Amino acid sequence: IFEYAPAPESRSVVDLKPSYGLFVGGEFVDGSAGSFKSVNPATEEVLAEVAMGDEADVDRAVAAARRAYDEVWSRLPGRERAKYIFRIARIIQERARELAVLESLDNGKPIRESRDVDVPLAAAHFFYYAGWADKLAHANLGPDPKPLGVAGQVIPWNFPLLMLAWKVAPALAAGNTVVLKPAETTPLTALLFAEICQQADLPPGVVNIVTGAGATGAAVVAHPGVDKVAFTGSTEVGRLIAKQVAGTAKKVTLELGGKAANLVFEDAPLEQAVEGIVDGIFFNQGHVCCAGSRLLVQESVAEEVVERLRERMKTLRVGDPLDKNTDIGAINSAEQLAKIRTLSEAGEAEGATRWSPPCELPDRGYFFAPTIFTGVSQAHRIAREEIFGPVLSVLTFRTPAEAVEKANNTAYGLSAGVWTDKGSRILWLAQRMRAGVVWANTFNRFDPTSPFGGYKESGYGREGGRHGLEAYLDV
Ligand code: TXE
Repeated sequence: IFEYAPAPESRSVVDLKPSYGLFVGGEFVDGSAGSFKSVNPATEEVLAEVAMGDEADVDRAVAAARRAYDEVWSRLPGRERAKYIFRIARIIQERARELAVLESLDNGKPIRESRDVDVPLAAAHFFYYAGWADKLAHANLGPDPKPLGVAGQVIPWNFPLLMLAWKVAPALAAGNTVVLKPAETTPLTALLFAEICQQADLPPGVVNIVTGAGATGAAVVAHPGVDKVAFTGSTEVGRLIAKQVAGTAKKVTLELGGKAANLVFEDAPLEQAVEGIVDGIFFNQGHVCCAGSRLLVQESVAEEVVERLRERMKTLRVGDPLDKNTDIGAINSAEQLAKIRTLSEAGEAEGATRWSPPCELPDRGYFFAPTIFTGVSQAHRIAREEIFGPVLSVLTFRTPAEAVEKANNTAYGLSAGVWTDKGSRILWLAQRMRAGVVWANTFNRFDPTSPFGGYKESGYGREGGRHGLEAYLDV
């Protein structure tokens, strides 16, 4: 293994202010309900005080978004909207380093991931949807496509900037204006994005950011001036939101939890499969809705795959998110760490065998060693519940039919993976698996042109691609 040791990325790249207001009508304004702290999960130090938005703040933000919609944004020709969205995409690229460091500080993810995945994909989303803005009338989207109005968007903490991009870019391209509520543990890149909107001269009120906690999100969803709700987060909150909007005219898309099966057949290229398994569950500390958290491996190669996996896990480095050598950074919050611990303990209590490579965790901050469970049965909690951490449950199967049955034996249906040398088997499985995306001989690949979203309790609606745009249009 070749080791190299570039200097850790410097936190001085970001110009952190001690406190942040809400972004409403193109300006930063004080909130009316006090503030909360955003914490660096790798050190537990406070990064900044951030305004806690309440109903009155949401009301102001929706009013600003409505005004911008009526007076400016919905009247602009698509090519004018495109100019602004392209400009945002370019500024994200120009400020990529700053965004990546800030994302790693606030979220805990390794800098290599924020630098190579989160930020470039966020820019790619804006580029992609900017390209749609002047083509809505010519792309067979239906007669006379029109925006919906004000979109209320609530996002989680696992990919703060990227989830913002998934929500904001198609909304703006279609001609909607936005009130976005970032997660309470990761508000900072959304606030830097607000600065980028100013820098791009985006008309005031087209994008509004209301920081706060769950109640702030609930106020966005409930506001009568919101025409469309887009949510990514837990299935529990998704259910609440579905109830909240029932009986209103609001359109809604929900992107919720997952418990993806990653299927490895005996004819798979095993070395490559092991890389895919590692990427599938340890990327972003396993804080990924489509994480390959259930490894289903064919019995004949199960022992070998687990052995190779253990060897590979011994090389994973857990620690400082700003260190370019780090593979697994910090768990996003003390709450999430507690949840991962509780479920891992449940795994042991229910009789599965737990294993982690020897690894020293930092003294401070929220860290969890990469973990696999073998001897897992389908009834175990660790096989059914979303852990949202670096914890893999290993199950086995004998035949393709059994693999499909086990893969689909979940309340969720966001993603799945298949590792096999046989092309016909990939097609056979992809048709039978109830999941929004099935990756073949790869995992966790994202592209702005592909629709992404779930079956069953993973939610409804799609983000990305043409389908992601249609969620913000009426015809
Ligand atoms: O999610 P919440 P949490 C899963 C994952 C994780 C668990 C809990 O399993 O362990 O959920 O995480 C806002 N009305 N996922 O508690 O609460 C909240 O402020 C409106 C999977 O962080 O769903 C935040 O902005 N909004 C997931 C956002 O919802 C409300 C990503 C998500 O927080 C609200 C995150 C309410 N009543 C967690 N209550 C994925 N699928 O990617 C909270 N919020």
